[in-house]
Amino acid sequence: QLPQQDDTIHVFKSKLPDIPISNHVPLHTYCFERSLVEFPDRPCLIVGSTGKTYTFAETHLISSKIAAGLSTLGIKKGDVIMILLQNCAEFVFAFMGASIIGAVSTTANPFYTVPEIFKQFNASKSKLIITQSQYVDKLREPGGGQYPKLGQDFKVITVDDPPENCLDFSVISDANENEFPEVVIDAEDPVALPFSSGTTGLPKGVVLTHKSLITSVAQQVDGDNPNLYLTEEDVVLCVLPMFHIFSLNSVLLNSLRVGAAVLIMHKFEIGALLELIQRHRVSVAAVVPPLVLALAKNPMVDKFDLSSIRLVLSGAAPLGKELEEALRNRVPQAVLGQGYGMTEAGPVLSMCLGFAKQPFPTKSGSCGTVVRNAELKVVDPESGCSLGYNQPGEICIRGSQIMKGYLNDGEATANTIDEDGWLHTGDIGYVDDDDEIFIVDRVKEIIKFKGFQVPPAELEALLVGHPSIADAAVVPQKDEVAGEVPVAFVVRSTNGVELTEEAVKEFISKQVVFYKRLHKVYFVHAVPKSPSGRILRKDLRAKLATASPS
Ligand code: 4UV
Repeated sequence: QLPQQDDTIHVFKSKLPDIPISNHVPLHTYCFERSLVEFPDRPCLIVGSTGKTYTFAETHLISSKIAAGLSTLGIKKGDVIMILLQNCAEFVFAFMGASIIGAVSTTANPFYTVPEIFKQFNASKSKLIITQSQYVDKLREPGGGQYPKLGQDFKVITVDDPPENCLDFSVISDANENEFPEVVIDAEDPVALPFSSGTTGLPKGVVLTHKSLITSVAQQVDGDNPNLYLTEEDVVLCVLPMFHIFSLNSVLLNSLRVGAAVLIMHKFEIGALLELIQRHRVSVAAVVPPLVLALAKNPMVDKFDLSSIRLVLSGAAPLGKELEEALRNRVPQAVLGQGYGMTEAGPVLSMCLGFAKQPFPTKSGSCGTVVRNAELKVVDPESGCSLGYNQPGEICIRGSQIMKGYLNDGEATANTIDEDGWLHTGDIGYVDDDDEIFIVDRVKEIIKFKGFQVPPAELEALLVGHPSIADAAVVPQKDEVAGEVPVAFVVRSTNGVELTEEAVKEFISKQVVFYKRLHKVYFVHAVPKSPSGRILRKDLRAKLATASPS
């Protein structure tokens, strides 16, 4: 007789009550709803490098012009544009402009290599690319005709001086803001298409709808007692890349909604960062653990006035207690806490309740409490049974904020969102007696280098494409600065060519963005696999913990 299954579901909810969320309107309407009426002339975007400021009214106006300009260029509702930019004001105008005409933005890292860019470009069926002139060479018929042709198959707009065959940003930003087609946008229409590898495999397009992003923003900043209390007085640091969902959602969209100013830094440099925090009296900083490390340890920090910071939100990777304490010494006046997000989850699953308007006490090391208007459960990865307080298992989330699904990939969608609407994160964690979530492990493949996604499957596919490699597996190794780094276990093929670690590393680094580079290669006789052929990653991770992994 089989043991009795306990199918009671323990659903964890926020300590904050559910609220009405106006997620039937388009994202741009929701984001500018209050600011255009209540504080049109307050600063919305501040460009760190130049000090140039755009008010909410200006930001909305330019976005509307972009909407008109994009439609003149033939972009219609449902079409995808690729935003391939470092942080800049034009990123915001392009994203919002696309939203206004019902188009979709796929955001990509401008440091990507040619194949990485075109994989996303092709999968998303982008119609045009908005970028900077310095990246255009990567888009110009590389690889002997295997990629679409610039100017012929797609248009490129640059936010600075356009190289040959590219259009100047003014082509869209000078358009007449009244001349865009009236489109009917359904709440379920997509608006953003970031790419993520999720729990397994290669990067996939994550379809985020107007409804999902509005719900996520509202779960954070709306309601009488918002979970993340931001106001129009705040200056929010935007140094994390907007092409990643953390910055796009929790910095940009949240700030637009509440009327806070976004201080845009196009790249991280500690001196400039500290100087800008001091000059613009930054009050809210969204960070990743390596940035916390810099703020906690860099001696330059002592020379600057950081007293304006009242809130530090860390996310995208685990933040250790020690590091949190070290930062506390540097910004003793600030509330420190974490948000836990996943692109597919829309993205925020949980947020520190110490950030609420009426804050709750919180513990360091916790990733916050599940956001309101959502349900969270923890399941035993083996049996699928729902677990109660203090029992670690796979974290699952349900609510209107989660993705609609992966783009053109029903199978991957079905493997991530089950029939009952629960999104399975691949993260292992537990909920403690105070409803705080602690992440303790990951059952999914993904490696996180400074919060950036490194999909092992992508590196493994490249590795086995090498003539002298018979098999390969890539797993994370702990690293003090980056959190995790990718390392490879490689089986040499018997073609007689002597393959060195350096050669393997170089082979990969030529093909991928810097954070996907291999930090170590171990040569082995076989990659451990299950009878069904799955790489036993846990065994390899365990091997790494020993003195001689190969
Ligand atoms: O898909 P992704 O790259 O997405 C993110 C999104 C993070 C956040 C964090 C706070 C926000 O407010 C927000 O808007 C977005 O990282 O990677 C998802 C995986 O990253 C790990 C976890 O394994 C996710 O499934 N991760 C994210 N946040 C944390 C984390 C965290 N606070 N602690 C530990 N792991």
